[in-house]
Amino acid sequence: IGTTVLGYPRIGPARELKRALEAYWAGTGTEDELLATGGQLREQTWTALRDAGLGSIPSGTFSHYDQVLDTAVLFGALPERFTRLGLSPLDTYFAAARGVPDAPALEMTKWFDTNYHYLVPELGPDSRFTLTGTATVDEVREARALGITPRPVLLGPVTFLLLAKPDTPGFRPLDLLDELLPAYAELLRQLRAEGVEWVQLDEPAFAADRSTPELNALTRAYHVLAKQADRPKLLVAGYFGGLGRALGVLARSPIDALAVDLVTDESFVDAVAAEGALRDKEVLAGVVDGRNVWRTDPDRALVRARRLLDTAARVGVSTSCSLLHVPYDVAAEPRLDPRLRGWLAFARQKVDEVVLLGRALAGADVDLTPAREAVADRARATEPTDPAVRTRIAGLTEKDAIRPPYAQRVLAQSTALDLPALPTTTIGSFPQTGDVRRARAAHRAGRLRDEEYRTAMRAEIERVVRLQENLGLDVLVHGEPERNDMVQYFAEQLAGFAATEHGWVQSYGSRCVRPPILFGDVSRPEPMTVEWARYAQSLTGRPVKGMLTGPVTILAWSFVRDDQPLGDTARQVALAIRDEVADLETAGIRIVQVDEPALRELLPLRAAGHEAYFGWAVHAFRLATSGVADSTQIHTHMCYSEFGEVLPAIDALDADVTSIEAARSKMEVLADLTGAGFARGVGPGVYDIHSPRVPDSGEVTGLVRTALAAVPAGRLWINPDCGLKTRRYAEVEPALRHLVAAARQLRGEAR
Ligand code: THG
Ligand code: ZN
Repeated sequence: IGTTVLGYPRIGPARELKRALEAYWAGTGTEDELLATGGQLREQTWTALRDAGLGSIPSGTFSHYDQVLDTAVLFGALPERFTRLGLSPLDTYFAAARGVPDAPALEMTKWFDTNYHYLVPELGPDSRFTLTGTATVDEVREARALGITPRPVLLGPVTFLLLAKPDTPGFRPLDLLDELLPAYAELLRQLRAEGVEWVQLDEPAFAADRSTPELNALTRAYHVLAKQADRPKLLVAGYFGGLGRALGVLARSPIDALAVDLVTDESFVDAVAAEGALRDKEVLAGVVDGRNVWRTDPDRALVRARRLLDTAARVGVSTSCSLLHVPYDVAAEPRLDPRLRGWLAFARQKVDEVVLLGRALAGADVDLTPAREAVADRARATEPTDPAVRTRIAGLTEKDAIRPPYAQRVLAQSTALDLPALPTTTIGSFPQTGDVRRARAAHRAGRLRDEEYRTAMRAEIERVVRLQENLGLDVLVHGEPERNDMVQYFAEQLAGFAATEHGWVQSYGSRCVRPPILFGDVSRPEPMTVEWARYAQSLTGRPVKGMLTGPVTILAWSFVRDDQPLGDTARQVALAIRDEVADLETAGIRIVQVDEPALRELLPLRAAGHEAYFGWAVHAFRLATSGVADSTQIHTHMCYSEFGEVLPAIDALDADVTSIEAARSKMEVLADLTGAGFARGVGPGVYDIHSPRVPDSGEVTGLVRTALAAVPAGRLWINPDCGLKTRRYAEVEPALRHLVAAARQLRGEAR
């Protein structure tokens, strides 16, 4: 293999796939147009990778929506609710991804510890697998027509099953392994018949703690697949961390090559170098970071790769994981500060790094000077360091992250706020109308002057405040018309961050985010949200909640400097948010919500890292929120994840009120929270904003009654699951009306 990348972005350098998908879904583009766009993107990627000089070029890294869904379709494992619709193959696929009226979509959840979301396969005792999809073979033919024999990339069978959820309680999808392997074996046979030399099977599930039965399944899977007579050589890729016990399992299995991540945990190279059973295999040293944007230090990378030379039959160079998680090309960012730009490598640059390191490892006489210079320039730059920030951090004491006891705060807050029982509120954002988006875009492009922009935003805020008053909500929000993304908005105003113009990264399906780049010490030059919040509060006698994003989430959804521990960076971001909280309080805002939806996402995949993570993550949140009077109420909000493992941390955040996604799980999370000792205010979402469906007030009342079984009325809040930004007013207005009606009815009953 020599040199390769484990995967590549697929949304298109100018988000061509996003446009084609959304046009197809809207009925303004045809299937042929969508398929043609995909074909062009694959061709561009393959030829670019070939021209860059990569030794092995991956195929199968394209997807119309998600690679896990692709795997389910490939092996004919879609739930019957989609296959019985009688739709075309493409529309059946999109029905599973997005849902149709009678068949709700597959669940979506975070791909390991990244900000990418995959679709969760549903498997049960009746699931059967047959090789149904032709995309893998079709793509090989497509690449061969360009003169490229690619290396198809597949999700490995064990990770596929571990990512699936049972469609029947108690069923373990991993028990289907022996059903699944023949379908993989058949695919391997077909790929060999197409002339394919190597196939890559991804097993990232083994970067997390795995039980003995799970490791045994890994052993079994690769013994069975290796036995297939006419097969390509097998490369297994483990990424997002070290492989733990799975390293030995894979080293002793009859596969031909193993790709290891030597970036996430640099010390993993010790284990790999000491693994005697790799002697007959090629090892791909993943020394180029696939999920961050900094240029690779060639010397440090080569030290790690060379350590494996005596361990393996052959050593190649690769990325630590797929490049799906970084933008396409630094060259598309002419407006970035040139010095910062010199420190960066996006997907296209990382391919060049891999090629260069591969040549150096093979002993070729290559010029590492520019790469060394870039890294040295970053190391010697003084701009990223802000002495004022350093001094402030050094002066922090424990007291800065501790508030007085909750009981004392509750008293002060109930006097200050005078809220009814079961207070109603929303999570922060209101639907973003076309007018609002256009005004923001025009302002950004310089076509709308500051003053006109402010007038437009104020008009929208007033409209949203009046709407909430009319609906009868108790705690209001300003609606966030001025915000693009809940991280980007803050990053654009904080020192230490840079924004890209085209640095889009796929989040799910056609949706993308543009993660900011946190390159230096972080501080807040000026208030970021105060003007809007103060204006909203001036319009109403009811409390208006200030809305901020928490330090952990800001880190999770940015590309973060790798020259200091994450916890140190978190503390700096926390102080910037703390300043904003203080200014909101001074401006007369009595409730401030600091969202941490990504608290779960940054949780290390292995339990051994949990305690240290919770230590700095919880501390950062408390540092951000502890600088206020007892009478100021701190809220937080969590969504997008299974909360099980982070419940103790949610409690430790010490927020006065926590709103949490719960509608889809029918309030189950509440009993878990109470079980974890949580005894402060809580607002379980009673309106599932991920669906266009409008709940009636009876349904909301039912959910609140369920909640009341776990939480006393004095601590329960009534709110939707998440922000309303992605919904339409036609849904939001009636839903909120029903939510207020339910609260009023239950208040009446309690009296
Ligand atoms: N911001 C960031 N990351 C996130 C979320 C977020 N990760 C988790 C979750 N929320 C992902 N959800 C979405 C929802 C919508 C969009 C992206 C991620 C979205 N993006 C626009 C698009 O692709 O058209 C672009 C947005 C823009 O113009 O900035 O709609 O909230 N960082
Ligand atoms: Zn949310």
